Formats: sequence, C-alpha cells, structure tokens
Amino acid sequence: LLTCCMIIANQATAQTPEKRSGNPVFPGWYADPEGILFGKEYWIYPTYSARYEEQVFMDAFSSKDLVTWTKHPRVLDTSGVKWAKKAMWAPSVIKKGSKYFLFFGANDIQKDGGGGIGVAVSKRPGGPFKDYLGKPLIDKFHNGAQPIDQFVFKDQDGKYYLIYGGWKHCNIARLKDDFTGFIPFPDGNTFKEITPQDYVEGPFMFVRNGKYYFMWSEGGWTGPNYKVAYAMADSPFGPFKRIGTVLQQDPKIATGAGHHSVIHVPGKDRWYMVYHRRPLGETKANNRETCIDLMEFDGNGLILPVKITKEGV
Ligand code: FUB
Repeated sequence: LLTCCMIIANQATAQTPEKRSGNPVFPGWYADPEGILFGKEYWIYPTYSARYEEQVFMDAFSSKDLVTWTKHPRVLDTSGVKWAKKAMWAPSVIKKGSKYFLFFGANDIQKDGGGGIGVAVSKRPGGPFKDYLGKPLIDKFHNGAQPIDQFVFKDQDGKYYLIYGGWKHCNIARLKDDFTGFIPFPDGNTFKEITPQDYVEGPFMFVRNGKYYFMWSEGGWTGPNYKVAYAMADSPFGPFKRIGTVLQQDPKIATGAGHHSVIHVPGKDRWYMVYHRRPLGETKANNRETCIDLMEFDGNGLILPVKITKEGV
C-alpha cells in the first residue's frame, strides 16, 4: 500500500505544474525573451520592445519561484559597447566557468550597417555586461542569414554553437572555447546552413531524451499570425524536417505569439515555453509582452500545441 501511495504521490508531483505569475510575466513591452535557469534562479533576458532608436539597453528579470519577478535594469547598455548604437535585440545568455556571456544583436545592419551579433561579459547574471570583443562577432550576411536572433547552444559533448539568423535563413557555427570567434567545420566552412521549411527567425534548440529539437518563428513579427514551429533530428546539424506548429495566436487571448525560448525544470520532465505576444486589440508592432506557458510532449516525444493562457497556470 505504501509503495502504491508513493507512486501516486510521485505522479501527482510530476503532473502538477509550478505556480506561476500569470501572463504577462512582468509589465512593459518586452519581446524575444530568453528564459534560462542559473542555479535555482530563473532568468529572462528580453529585447526592450520600442523603436530602434530607443533600443539602446536591455533589462533582465529574475525569479526564484516563477511567481515573483525582479527587474534588473540596463544589464547591457550601448554606452558600454562602442560599435552598438541602437536596435539591441534578442539576448542569449550562457554561463561558462565563472562568467556569464550575453550574445546580442545591434544596429540592424540592413539599414544602418556597422553592427551584427556581439558578445558581452559579466561576473553576474544581472550584469553589468561589458563588450567582450570590441567589435561584432558576426558583421555580415552568411548563407543569406541576417546576423540577428542569436542563440548560444551547449551540446551534450560540451561544444558550444551559435545558431542564428533572420531573413529566412539559419546558420549554425561552432564557437571557440573562449567565444572570441569560430572553429571551422571539417569541410572548411564556418557557417553551416540548417534552414528548415518556412523558417523566418528566432531559432532555439534543446535536447530531450537524446533528440535534438530545433524550433523557430514563422510569419511576420509585426502581424497577428507570427508563430513557432519545430523539427527533430539526431544531431544539432539536422537535417531538420518541419513537423508542425506548436505556438500561435489565440484570437480570444492574444495575437502574434512567437520568438520564444524553452526552460527545462531540472529533475522533472517539465518544460515551459517563454515567448512574446501582443495583447488583444493591440496593433502597434512593438507592443509585445513576455509570457510563459506549459509545453508538453506526447508519448512519441512530439511537442503538443502550447495552450496560451492569461493565468499562466
Ligand atoms: O525584436 C526585434 C526583432 O523582432 C527580433 O529580432 C525578431 O525575431 C522579431 O521578434
């Protein structure tokens, strides 16, 4: 009887999601949120969603319980990055050794030039982050990929990759151990294109049960039909065949749901999608807010459609 009760209790624990703050997770216009756990603390690094000229800093948010979030203002600021003037986008942060590295896009090189993807470093997850290289890590298009929407991925063998790209192309490149540049692949190329069907931007990758899940955003980010789709493969290089949509607008709740990340709660098969969306009735492109909802899998490891909620429970 005791064993039976313990099994039921364990199942209940596995199935009951953590309490959360409700959506949006914190006030203000924040897009492209990257959620990550550092120790026992949840962190979200979003784009400050304003006009390009006003996107001269990045705030971060931390929480010990997914319920109460603390704002860390201006963890990165153009004043500390001499080549970055505006349009600071889509932070991706990773801890390596005792330091935190924040990869970011700046300047929208399509329009302004002189920008691309940069790296900043700090001793703390809440910054301040300072420019690491004194210049962009990637400053031009490769394989048609605009150097934005970077995601830094640590593979199971300890290698680090940068997966990035806007303008409907996505590249993967192996980072040097000190993040000062890239190590070319055995075929001599540095940037390997892994673009799946319908890819637009916002790549993200994670591993579950040995399978590589590659996810991205589709549609135009300014409109209501922005969404997230995914593919699965046995390696970070694919091939990635589009499986289906996992996140999209719910006309009763919000529109333009996309540019996401995924948080895995350690020790459990619990996964959360962290994403941005636009409140109902809101049409201004930059009026995007950060939300979290549960992401679940079926018995074959396929991702079930995420139900977007107001309550976040
Ligand atoms: O927030 C700026 C841009 O909008 C991002 O880089 C894109 O992914 C889109 O969300």
